[in-house]
Amino acid sequence: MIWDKKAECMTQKQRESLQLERMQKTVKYVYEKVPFYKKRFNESKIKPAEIKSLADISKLPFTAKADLREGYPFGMFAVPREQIVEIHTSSGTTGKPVVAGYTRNDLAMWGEVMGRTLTMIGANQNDVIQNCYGYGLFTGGLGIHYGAQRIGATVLPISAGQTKRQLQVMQDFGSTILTCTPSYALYLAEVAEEEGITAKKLKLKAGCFGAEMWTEKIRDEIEKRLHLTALNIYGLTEIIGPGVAQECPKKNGLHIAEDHFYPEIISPDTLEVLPEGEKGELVLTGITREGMPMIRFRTKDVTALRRGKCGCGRTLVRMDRITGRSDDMLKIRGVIVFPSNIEKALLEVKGVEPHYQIIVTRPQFLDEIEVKVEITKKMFSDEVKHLEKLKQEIEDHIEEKIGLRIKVTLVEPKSLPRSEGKAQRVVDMRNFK
Ligand code: DLL
Repeated sequence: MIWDKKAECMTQKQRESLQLERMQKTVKYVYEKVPFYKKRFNESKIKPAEIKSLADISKLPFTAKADLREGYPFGMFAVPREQIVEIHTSSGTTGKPVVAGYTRNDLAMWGEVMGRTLTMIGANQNDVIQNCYGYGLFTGGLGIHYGAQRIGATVLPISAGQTKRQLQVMQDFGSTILTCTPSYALYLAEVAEEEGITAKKLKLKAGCFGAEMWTEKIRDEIEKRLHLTALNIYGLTEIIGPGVAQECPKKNGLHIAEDHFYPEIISPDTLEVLPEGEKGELVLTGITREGMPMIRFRTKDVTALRRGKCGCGRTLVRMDRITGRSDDMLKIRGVIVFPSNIEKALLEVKGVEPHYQIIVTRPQFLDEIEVKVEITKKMFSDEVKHLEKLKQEIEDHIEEKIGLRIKVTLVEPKSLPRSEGKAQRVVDMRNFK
């Protein structure tokens, strides 16, 4: 158990002075060690010594996902590759993934914040943590794992999938904590019901669910069906992985580990920093990272920050549940997908009209994605086998380009809705609001 009162219950003065000291150190460090930042800061005519207060951070340029892709694979590292002891990548499908490098100290910090995170949901060395986040390059599995080890809990590194086996293990080993995406939690609940397993008889008491958007309604459902307290965990590869923020049992927002990650909310339109409580895009700066510190990383996740002491005793700022994105990114079964890339691949196929719609649904508990594509009048009168061939061709081409097989349905000419303004290309029926 890590209940770090010094870090988690700081006064405003203590917090601001710690953050400023760490921020100044990091800004100087990246300027010296990462050519990308040196160039960016020089272009913006800003020198590290000009960061004299926390508010001065707004003088620094933003960092975007595209910057990381451009620097692929190791361009954002602040240390020689030899000092990087672990690498993770984002779960994206498109082109080059985002690469994150961790030094030994970064892994220790990650274990620490994840240990705090698990403590926040009530875990300690008496617990058995069934960790169904994917192990591998994705940060979910190992991130939870390091935290579990740090607090001395018993971790089951089981990853997702093989749902019946998961339930067997859950019963036999007496799992008390469940960690997975909220959609997988619901799927586990459904299979448990089909198998005649009574949730009340399981030993589960709490779970941290995240890596994708979810709602209060989904929370109620998970809590009722798995008979546990369902809490929200947030994180992203670029910053560290899971552990950036975690909800406590008071359920009034996710506490950001502010002693490591400095948060801002900006307007995605004006790029100005917004005051506390206003909804906008979350921007994060890693102020203790060694291998790959991010300066003002635009997460594109939409939320608001709230100050004030929480009933749990922590003073760490709370962020609202993520309610959307300021770009078009979707997460389909945990995998990052940009519809604009589907469009690009689609329109490369000969004979395809630029009228299409991407439909995302969650018929049961897992996401489905389908692309409806209009065909020309001439093709419409063609033989079925030609249409089947075209459908295959589009599916193959999208798969080749984005690495995900997506169901394509060819529809009649002029059957998709036309719009006078912005075309609604993506219909996300999963409803996260
Ligand atoms: O999803 C890290 C993670 C693993 C978080 C396990 C929580 C648990 P990425 O694959 O890089 O990393 O995706 C990061 O996922 O920018 C959000 O858009 C979304 N996301 C993550 N957590 C939440 C959440 C991991 N609790 C992207 N609610 C982020 C809503 C979330 N969206």
